[in-house]
Amino acid sequence: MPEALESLQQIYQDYFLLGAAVSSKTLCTSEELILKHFGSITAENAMKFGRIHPASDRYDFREADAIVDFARTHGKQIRGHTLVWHNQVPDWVFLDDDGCPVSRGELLERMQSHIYTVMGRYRGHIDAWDVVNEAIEDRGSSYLRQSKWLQIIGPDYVARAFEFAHAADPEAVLLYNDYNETNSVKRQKMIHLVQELQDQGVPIHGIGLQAHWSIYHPSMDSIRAALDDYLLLGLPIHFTELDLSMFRFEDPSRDCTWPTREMLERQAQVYGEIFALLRDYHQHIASVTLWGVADDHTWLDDFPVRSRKNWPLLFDEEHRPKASFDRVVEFSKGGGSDR
Ligand code: HAH
Repeated sequence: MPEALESLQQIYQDYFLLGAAVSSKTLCTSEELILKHFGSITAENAMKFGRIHPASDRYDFREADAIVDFARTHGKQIRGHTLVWHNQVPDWVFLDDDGCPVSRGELLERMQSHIYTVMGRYRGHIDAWDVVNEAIEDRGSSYLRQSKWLQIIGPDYVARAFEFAHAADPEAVLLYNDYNETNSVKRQKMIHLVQELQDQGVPIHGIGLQAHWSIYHPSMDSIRAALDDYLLLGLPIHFTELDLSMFRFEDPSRDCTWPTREMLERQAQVYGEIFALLRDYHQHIASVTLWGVADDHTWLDDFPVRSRKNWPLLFDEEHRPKASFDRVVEFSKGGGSDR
């Protein structure tokens, strides 16, 4: 690592908090990068329902605790991800001892007890929580995603989750978090949901836009248009899971085993444009979190195409800054031609 490399979070300190998603493994394998470049960390998986509460009578806080301890030791902020989601939630949550669906009342109690226990454990240490993740249906005109939470509790499960979260930690910033956020149909539904919550007086303090984008999509114009819409809600925006896949989401190809020069160049260009746009909107943006630290480990290595490698982040597999990194920090060099 060249000594002269500047810290990403320091370069952006006047704009927004910059963070990365981590695991207990990457805290060890990517420690130097995390310490130097990021001001906050988010547990990529360790706080998800299935990981932290695998059985009704058993919580497993080991990995989450390790992440929180690391952040406290090193003075990093911590972001919580996530309390209520349709994915990575065990079946037991929705079933009684006979294997039949629980009642609405029982599921609300389980939701409340989960939120109180997890948020309570980290109260005062976790600044912002993704309370509900991905509740909106992507396709067509249907509004809320068909999930066990919706089927058993009904549409007010979203509001109830925020109320429980607010009671569990009144200081925590509570977010609704979702992806496909620039899609014009999805974003109207997301805005509608947040507006409904606001109208009902539900405690919601920000909107989390995941920003799982690619080097092809979305366009800067559509990101701008989406941001302008979300801003009408009057809430701070958090970019919670930013990364730039080298492949279109629907591209099934598997034959690419190394990123080409063209891919890397295009990614650098797009990362540069995105961060320029984020700087433009910085007064409304509270935080930007990358969904990983470096290309040696990313959730896109296996998704949506199994065993296909991807290179969506700012540091390469050897933890060297990519051209993408250079383009994101270039503005701070006054003219940008001295690298
Ligand atoms: C996110 N879903 C989740 O919020 C996060 O917890 C997980 O680690 C990775 C991605 C995004 C998503 C998507 O971009 C496309 C289809 C399904 C889910």
